[in-house]
Amino acid sequence: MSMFCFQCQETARGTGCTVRGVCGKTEDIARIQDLLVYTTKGLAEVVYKGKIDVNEIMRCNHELLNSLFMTITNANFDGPMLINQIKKVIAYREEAKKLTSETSWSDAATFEYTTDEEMQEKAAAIGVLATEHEDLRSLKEMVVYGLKGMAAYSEHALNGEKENVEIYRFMYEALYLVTTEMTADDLVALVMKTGEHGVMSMALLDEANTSKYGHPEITSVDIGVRNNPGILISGHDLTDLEQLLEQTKGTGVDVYTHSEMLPAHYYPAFKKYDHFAGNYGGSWWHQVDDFFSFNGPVLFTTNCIVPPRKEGYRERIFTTGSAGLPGAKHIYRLADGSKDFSEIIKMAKETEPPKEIETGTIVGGFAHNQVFALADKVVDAVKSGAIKKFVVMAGCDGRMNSRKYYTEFAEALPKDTVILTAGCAKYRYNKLDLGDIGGIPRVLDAGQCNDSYSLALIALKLKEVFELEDVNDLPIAYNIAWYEQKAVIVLLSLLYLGVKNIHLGPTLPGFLSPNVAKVLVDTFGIAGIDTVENDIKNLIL
Ligand code: FSO
Ligand code: SF4
Repeated sequence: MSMFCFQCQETARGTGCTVRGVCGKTEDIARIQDLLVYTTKGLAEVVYKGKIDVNEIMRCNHELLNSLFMTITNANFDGPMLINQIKKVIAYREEAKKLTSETSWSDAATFEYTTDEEMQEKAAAIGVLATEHEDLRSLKEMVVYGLKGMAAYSEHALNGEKENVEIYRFMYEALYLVTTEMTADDLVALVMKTGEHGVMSMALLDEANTSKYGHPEITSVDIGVRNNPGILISGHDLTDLEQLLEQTKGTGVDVYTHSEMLPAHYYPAFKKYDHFAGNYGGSWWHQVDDFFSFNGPVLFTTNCIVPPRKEGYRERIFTTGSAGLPGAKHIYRLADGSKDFSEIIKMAKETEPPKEIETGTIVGGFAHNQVFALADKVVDAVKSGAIKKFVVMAGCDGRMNSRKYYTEFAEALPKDTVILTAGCAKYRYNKLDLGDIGGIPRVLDAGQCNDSYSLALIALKLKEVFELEDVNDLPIAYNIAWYEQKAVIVLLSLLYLGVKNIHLGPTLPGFLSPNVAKVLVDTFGIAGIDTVENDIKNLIL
């Protein structure tokens, strides 16, 4: 077997990519990413076992976030960048050793980067399958994938100048513990603790975004095009967007969002930019068509990148932050913390305006603050029976044909139901005309996948308003679509908050062993999806 990866929903045959990733990850990149995760475990060992105060190693903490984020599905395909990161983490690891009197370390905490060939060999020995026991491997990987999602959200929060050292402390602890011998019970407890810290990371990001850019509010976003050349910005990082909007002011270049950047339009702070034109195209995997017709340059601030298979737009792709793609220019942060996007702007000026692929608007902005402002209306609608049920359909979109289910499910829902959504999953139904209930749209989009936190807050608020003991007594069903590791941390966070009976699709994670899947079913009522007809009957009616 030349590689093994089963961290995302599109994993080959539902069990693992063993030759090349369905995502486009080659075996070399898969191994280097495994080695990067291994290196972070070594760093974690030094920090945790060495009892190092995380407040003393802030730059190292930030590189920990970056390292894990780089290994998330569709974030970084750039070998030299990943290797450079391994070397950086090793350097931080060695620096950290100077802060402790502990001297006994495992291989992960002592190996040095030698030649690329030797490292490829090493990587083959330390991958996911190095844990032989199927159930322990399943639980350990669930923790690691949760940490990757937590790292992504914490990095965005950090970019927005918010951080919480308790999250860093936990990440070192968990990364170290999964390298040790643990019982299944201890691992289940660690999975829950991961969920607890997942809530903290989403809360932190929410605070970073709303304190800087205001609270999302109901907004109608144009999905057509204008006549100026444009730059398309994708991914999740709002601070990158802010800098791009500032630098494009008065240049005659418009800025459009793609996929998960759509919710940026809901923030008051971005409404002052006249050249912030709208949203172009669909969810992440539509990029292979959307980028062609967009004509202008594209900036990836995070995943999901699809490595271009045909020529025609690769030369227009730029990456920044934890994202990386061979052949694409990477924009690094300057010494003063800012980023210089002038090369992208220059390229944009020489390109044709985007080609129109659709017209109209989509409405969103229903994060916690906005929904709380509408609380009376919502509560009245529930009390009068106008709204019978809410369905949380947050999560991710993906390429699989089976995801048509989500469009069909949304269409088949009775007219007295409201969809609560967040993440790129919404593109399966956010352009349908599902109408409204007394002025409340039937699709309430809270924002990006991390804004699933808003949905949890909304549920907790409703529980309070209706004076219920248990959040599961609310008329809310959960039919969540997952794809990559940020969805894993969202799921673990919901489990930590006590949400039960979540339906997860289009398939259950390949990294769940049968026994671990059974624990999730028995303890939390997790289930997969069935036909639209059966699920409407079982979840809604
Ligand atoms: Fe989607 Fe990709 Fe936001 Fe993910 S664009 S799939 S869960 O990266 O992070 O929802
Ligand atoms: Fe396969 Fe997903 Fe891993 Fe890519 S990230 S190699 S598609 S399991």
